[in-house]
Amino acid sequence: MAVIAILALTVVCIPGILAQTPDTSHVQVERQLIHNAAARLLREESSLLSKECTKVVHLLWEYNTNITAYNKEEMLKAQLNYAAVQKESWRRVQKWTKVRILLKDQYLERQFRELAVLGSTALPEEELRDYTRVITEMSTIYNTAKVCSYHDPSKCDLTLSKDLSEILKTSRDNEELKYIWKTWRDNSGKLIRQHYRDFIPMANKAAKINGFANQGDMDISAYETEGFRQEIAAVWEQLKPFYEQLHAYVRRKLREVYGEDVISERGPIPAHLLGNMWAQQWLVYDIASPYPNKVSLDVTPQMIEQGYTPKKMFELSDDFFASLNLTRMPDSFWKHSLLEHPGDREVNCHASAFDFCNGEDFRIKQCTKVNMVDLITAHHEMGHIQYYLQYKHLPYAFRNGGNPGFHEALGDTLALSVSTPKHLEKIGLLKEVQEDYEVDINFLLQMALSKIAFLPFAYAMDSWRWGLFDGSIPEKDWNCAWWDLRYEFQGIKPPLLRTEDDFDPGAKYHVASNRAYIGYFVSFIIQFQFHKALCLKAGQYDSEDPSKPLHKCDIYESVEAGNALGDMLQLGSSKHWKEAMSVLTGEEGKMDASVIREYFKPLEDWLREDNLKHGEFVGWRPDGQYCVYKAPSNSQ
Ligand code: KAW
Ligand code: ZN
Repeated sequence: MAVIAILALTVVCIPGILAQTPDTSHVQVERQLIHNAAARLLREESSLLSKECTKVVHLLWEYNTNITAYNKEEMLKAQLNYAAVQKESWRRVQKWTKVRILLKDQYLERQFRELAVLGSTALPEEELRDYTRVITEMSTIYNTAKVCSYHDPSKCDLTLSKDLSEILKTSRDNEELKYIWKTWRDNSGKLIRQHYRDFIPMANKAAKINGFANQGDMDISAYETEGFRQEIAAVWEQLKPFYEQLHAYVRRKLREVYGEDVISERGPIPAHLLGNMWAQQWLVYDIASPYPNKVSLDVTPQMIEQGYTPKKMFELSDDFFASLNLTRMPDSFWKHSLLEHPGDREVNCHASAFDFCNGEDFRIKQCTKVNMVDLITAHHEMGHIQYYLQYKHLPYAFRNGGNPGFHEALGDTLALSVSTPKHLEKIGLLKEVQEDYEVDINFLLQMALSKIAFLPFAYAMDSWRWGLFDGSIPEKDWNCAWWDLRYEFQGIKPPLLRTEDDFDPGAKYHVASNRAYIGYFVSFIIQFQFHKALCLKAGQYDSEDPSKPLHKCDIYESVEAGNALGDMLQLGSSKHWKEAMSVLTGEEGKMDASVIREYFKPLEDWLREDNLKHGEFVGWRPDGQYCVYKAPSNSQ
């Protein structure tokens, strides 16, 4: 009877019925029916959400590759429409809340759980409109900010991606660097501060509707890890002694160039001298190379000499993926991606990878320049697309990385192989590298300037945001708290006194566009774990064999490695990340800083000795005041 009754009812009524169903012999049949109904519902939601997602991603693409007022409005409309569809879907899914546990099907249960968190979409319509608008406004300020030239003040069209990054990387003129550093912040972050004031309470309200204390907690829920913040803190503690050695060494090298007036012996490093607008990766290999007479591992000059184009850089990356038996980019990728600045319009030049949610259309937007940093970024973005390709068969709810750090780690993992001197030689970007200890140290230093220097930056970024979201950093301290964290974690300071009229975190893309950052921290740890697992599969690494250290491994052309990687990627977010990780590593999945430490061990030993030899003070002490609430009346 119960079976017939259930059959006669529509799917919508099933959850209510099941809760009352007695535990009879029919239970199994009933369960099967309910299971089928749940599976059907999830299939339908997946199909609907995918279709609507395709529509909104088209408009996101249009706006981000052509910033106009019209495209902005169209995008906002589409985002609100998508939110309405998500909400409707969420309501249907919610009806299963009590019943779904009885399904005893992990795969379905996990989809239900994913679809049960709406994120910012949970805001009431009017508030969602304001919230979406404020983020768009902040991003637009960031993406369209311009700066006047230091050498020609009448030329005022300098942009971050075309001009400023290059100046930071190549100029070694203290005054020019200081000017660019300050003006970028005046013309971006400073204008964003007022909007951030509106943004914080709205973000927190959305988090609360979802059952979280604040937006920071909602962001880290993606890691499904109790004590996530403590784990991050522990990982950082493990790496801090090495970072301090690197910091002391680079400070000495910079001091030799800029003098003690600019860089004090025991103080933090001025942030404008590290070759990057945010001092997040230290592009000062020219100054810091341990053995400058040995071959330079920055292959930018060779790329230019050999006539590399942005397209060729992505093709190189595509070849690497294909060599691992992973998937090549489809034709539509090459047809529709925007791989360089089109020159005739405003675009959002921060690199990103788009999934159009239809299993066919995947694109990259990157204002690529021909240099080594952008070659690595190209691999990074291609990693996102490869992940999309590997999990495209999964339902909508699972088309995600194992955790956000996984998505960020894939391309970088491959780039660890690409960057090795041997691989660069293989692809003709280096000539006859005679590998010896000194080349090894040069190489590891270059890697450390991007991998190790980055970690405390990423940690400071989200520590700052977590403080804003949980209210422990009040608005009157926003900018000074930022500099306290930058001092504490990175040992850097601003080149000139900052105040609460400034908003320096807003001069970074991920703050202006509200993208969580801790995923990059996680990525920079786990990419070394992935690398090690792949190198073992490729027979390129042996912990017992000194001729096969981790930092020399190149997994190019290893089908075994690629297949193992593919097995993990194909899971998307259908399994907990720890389980996905163990599919690749064969060990218990966890964040493990000992692997990155092992990779850099020869350099760490070298730095320790070099700092000792030069009597360099390791660590930093305050050497002045960096930030005040209001500018003193005699300043500026
Ligand atoms: C970095 C990472 C790897 C290698 C070198 C690096 N240098 C600096 C970083 C960290 C960070 C940064 O520039 O500060 N890198 C990026 O922001 C690269 C851009 C992205 O690929 O991570 C992009 C950022 C983004 C997120 C959301 C909307 C728009 C842009 N992320 C993605 O495109 C993406 C795609 C799929 C899933 C998750 C993120
Ligand atoms: Zn990324």
